[in-house]
Amino acid sequence: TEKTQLLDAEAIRRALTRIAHEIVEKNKGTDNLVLVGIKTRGIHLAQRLSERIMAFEEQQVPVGTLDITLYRDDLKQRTEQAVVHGSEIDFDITDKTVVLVDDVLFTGRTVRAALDALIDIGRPTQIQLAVLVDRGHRELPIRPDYVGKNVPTSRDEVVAVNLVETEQVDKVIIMEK
Ligand code: 3GP
Ligand code: 5GP
Ligand code: MG
Repeated sequence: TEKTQLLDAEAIRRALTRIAHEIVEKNKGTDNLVLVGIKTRGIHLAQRLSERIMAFEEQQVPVGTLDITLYRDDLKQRTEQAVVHGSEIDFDITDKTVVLVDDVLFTGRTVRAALDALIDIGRPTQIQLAVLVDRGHRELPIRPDYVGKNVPTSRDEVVAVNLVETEQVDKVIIMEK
């Protein structure tokens, strides 16, 4: 069931434009900057950020992808394992500043698995994290550097991120599980 709309298309566009500027500002340009999107929607958001940066900075920032899924091996205990299924990062991340991009940050377990995967394939100078929505409930000491919107949620709510690339519309809504 649909509850509240958190972001409409304009709000998503403005949040991504702001984050793109923040990334360039914090890193004093785009030298040695790369973006890595996490599975479906993080990949689309990373591509959008790269397009924004191209538009105002005229610099091509490469985008790589990581496929990480959570599986529960015990439904009763809710023990969730974040597993890396694959990656397409066809550039060297050693000595690069890597900005990880995901749609929603929740427990942090997906990001932890992503950090592991990145450190396996190279030695980045720095890894930063950008998310469209931070819904709280962290279970690990992980925090985002760039946030579209902080959304206090209860554990049994779900944040639905709809993007033009996957749902033909840009909006973020809170749903009851
Ligand atoms: P994504 O691939 O765009 O990130 O897990 C399948 C999809 O469902 C993912 O989309 C994920 O973000 C989304 N999703 C929505 N709510 C939840 C949730 O509470 N937990 C997990 N693991 N995924 C969720
Ligand atoms: P984690 O709990 O590891 O931080 O999040 C797991 C994955 O599920 C991440 O890719 C995150 O984007 C996604 N996720 C977690 N909670 C939600 C949610 O409420 N809505 C959406 N769309 N994705 C979520
Ligand atoms: Mg996600």
